Amino acid sequence: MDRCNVNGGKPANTGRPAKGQNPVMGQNPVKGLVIRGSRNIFTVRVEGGENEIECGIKGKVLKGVEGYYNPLSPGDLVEIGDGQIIRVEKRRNEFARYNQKGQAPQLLAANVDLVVCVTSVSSPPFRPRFLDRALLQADTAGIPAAIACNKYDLSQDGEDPDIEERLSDFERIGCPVFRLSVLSGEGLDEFKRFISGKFSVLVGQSGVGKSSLIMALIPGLDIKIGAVNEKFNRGNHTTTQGILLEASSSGTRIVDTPGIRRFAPAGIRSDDLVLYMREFAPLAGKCSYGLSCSHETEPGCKIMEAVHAGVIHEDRYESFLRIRKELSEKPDFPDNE
Ligand SMILES: Nc1nc2c(ncn2[C@@H]2O[C@H](COP(=O)(O)OP(=O)(O)OP(=O)(O)O)[C@@H](O)[C@H]2O)c(=O)[nH]1
Ligand SMILES: [Mg+2]
Repeated sequence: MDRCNVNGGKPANTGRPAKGQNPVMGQNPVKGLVIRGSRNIFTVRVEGGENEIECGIKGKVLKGVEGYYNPLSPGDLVEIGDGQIIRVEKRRNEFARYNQKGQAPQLLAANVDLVVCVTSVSSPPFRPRFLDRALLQADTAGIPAAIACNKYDLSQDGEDPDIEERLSDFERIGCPVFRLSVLSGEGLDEFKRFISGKFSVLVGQSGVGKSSLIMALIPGLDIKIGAVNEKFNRGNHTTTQGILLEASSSGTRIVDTPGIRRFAPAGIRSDDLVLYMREFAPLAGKCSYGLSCSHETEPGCKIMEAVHAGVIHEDRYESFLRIRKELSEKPDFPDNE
């Protein structure tokens, strides 16, 4: 495959390379950053410039990226030789979701500083169980996480106590929460400061406003946003492919991802789940029955005691039970979206 186009210095933000002369053909290998890509063709920004080239993988297989539905994702650092990707640098971290169609984990972003779990107070409705799962996936991958709850302009009758209770519980367990409205501008400055200079990936259900938020944070972008379907009160899956976007002035980089209907955790054994839910983990092994406690009926269970004492929110406990059941039903591919 020697497909390779160059955008000739066009600003990288649209991720749509234009045809032109190929500066990396026939030269020494150059390094680059993967901006977007499908399973075979990737857009790579060449190190030290704004040039973007579109290229495939030499031999179609790269060492060290086996086991994923997609071999590369936004954030990957690669080496290009003769117009083809010949190597990928070892990743600092990997943020993935299980892809039901592909029957394998799908990499959403690599080498990121932060996972931002985006949700909305309404339209589509607030979904705390989604947040529990996304936070779990970030914690499992060892990546710091935050929550951005958007569309506060729609909470007309004051704040919803159920939403606030859950959001403040996320804050209590150490996950920063930002209450925002892209429409009114509420909370945007504070969030912008928080992600400034970082490399973040935004994940959330379709229609919560991920792309709108990125447009508000990085002026001059041209990415698609789409209306929420009124009948079903959910988004229309407007973003179809992950893309890395960058504010060149601040060094802030953000990966926009397609809406995820249901975030199914992957790569955890059901018995180990307790070790990955952040407020559960310090209690693991401390029950009377030690690590063999099911945390459902046993006397002396520290997890259940913590639920009764309000140290673990009962909704989080319910999420724990549901996720663990799913994991135990699909031990090889622990996800059943
Ligand atoms: N009322 C209100 N609407 C918003 C706000 N932010 C975004 N929207 C609207 O929500 C809809 C969905 O926005 P998108 O940015 O396309 O959502 P998305 O999360 O990127 O959706 P997918 O790409 O499908 O995953 C659009 O109609 C936006 O105008 C907000 O703060 N308040
Ligand atoms: Mg979008």
